[in-house]
Amino acid sequence: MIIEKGILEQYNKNEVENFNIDFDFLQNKLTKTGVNVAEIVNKIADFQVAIPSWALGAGGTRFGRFSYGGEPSSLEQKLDDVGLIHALTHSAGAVSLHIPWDIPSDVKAIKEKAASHGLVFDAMNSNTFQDQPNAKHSYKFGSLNSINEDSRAYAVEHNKEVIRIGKELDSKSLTVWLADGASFPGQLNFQNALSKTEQSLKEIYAGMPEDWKLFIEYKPYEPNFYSTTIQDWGTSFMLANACGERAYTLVDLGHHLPNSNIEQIVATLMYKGKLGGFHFNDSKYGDDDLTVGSIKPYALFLIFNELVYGIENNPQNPYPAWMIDASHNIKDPLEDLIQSLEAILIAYTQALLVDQKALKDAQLNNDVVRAQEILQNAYRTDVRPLLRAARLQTGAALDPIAAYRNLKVRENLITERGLNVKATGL
Ligand code: PSV
Ligand code: MN
Ligand code: MN
Repeated sequence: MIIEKGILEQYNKNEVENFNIDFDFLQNKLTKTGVNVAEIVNKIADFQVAIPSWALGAGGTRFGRFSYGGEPSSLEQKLDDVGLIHALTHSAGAVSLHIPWDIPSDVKAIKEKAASHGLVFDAMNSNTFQDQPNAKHSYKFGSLNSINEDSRAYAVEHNKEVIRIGKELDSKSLTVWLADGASFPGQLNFQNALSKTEQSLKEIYAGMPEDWKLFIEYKPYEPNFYSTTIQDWGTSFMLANACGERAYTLVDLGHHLPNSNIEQIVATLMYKGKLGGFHFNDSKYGDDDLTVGSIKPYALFLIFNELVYGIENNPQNPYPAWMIDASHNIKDPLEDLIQSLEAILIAYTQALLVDQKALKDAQLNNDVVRAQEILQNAYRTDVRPLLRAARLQTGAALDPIAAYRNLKVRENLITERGLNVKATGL
């Protein structure tokens, strides 16, 4: 199924009257306070978030999986699904592939398919957390940290293979997330595991083209429940520094222990020029991979406040690579991703509304009450008309979820692909 622009224009016509009322009201209000509304709408329209190839099907838990129907079963179909989200939102102009799940059989055809949807290939993801059916060496007790030299070398070689595939697709970065760690005390020597990981990452880094970046993801636990070798941002930061200039830390919102101050981690990394990538999701307890903004929208806003500050004030930090890393157990994956995009853009826009000059003044005067008012004033602004204005400007849907349902996208996908299909991946 392909959503033509004409169809959305037609659909938007029915909604535009209500939109105009809301937009005019907000525009007047913001303009009075000195906000350049057109500039903010342009920034929203430009903001693009990569969709991971593994988030397009029903995820499930270790207790079971409930199929959704019409799920993509090939890389081509995954690109088509991201294309649908991008057509509806104009905010998902990139896709992030996971190897070996997404090895392209025909690179030229895959590139053409992506281009036809206006998509580029964001970071490539390697997988050394599972043994593939034809695996020569096992990752059961670790990959890049392994004391088994064959498994370690095998994992390094896999990452180099991912870089080779990524080069053909014009991707410019590799994300490494490791399940490596221990389930029980005494299982491994922490220092040995860390030094092996450092050595492996340096070998991978050396195999990257000059214009590539390496993103090192951290996670405190799972699937190992006693320790993870790259457990936190500090360990990732240390390893990125050991690798070199083009190695960075990647922050996944779900990869923190409860109540971690993620906005402060963001600020610290950007100050040091080492925040490379970002995985969005939300969580109540652990790495729950829930829809972005569904549990802690204020925390997301505070994180975006630091991201916006860093983008404007830290030229030493590259522009971060954005990706949604969520899973869908009971929702239609495409609807869930559209909801996540909306939450990301809301938090981003609210952060753009923070009066940075007034906040600085309040901080200089230790006016704690004023500082909180400034932040919460931005957070409590209903910015959704600005998101709609950006979508109207780019030919996307004013209300993407309503359009998705109206156009019967899922029903069409089920007719095209069948009810009992399963996406490759998690
Ligand atoms: C691990 O929990 C993670 O968040 C990493 O980003 C992986 O790349 C992704 O899940 C899927 O493997
Ligand atoms: Mn992640
Ligand atoms: Mn995760």
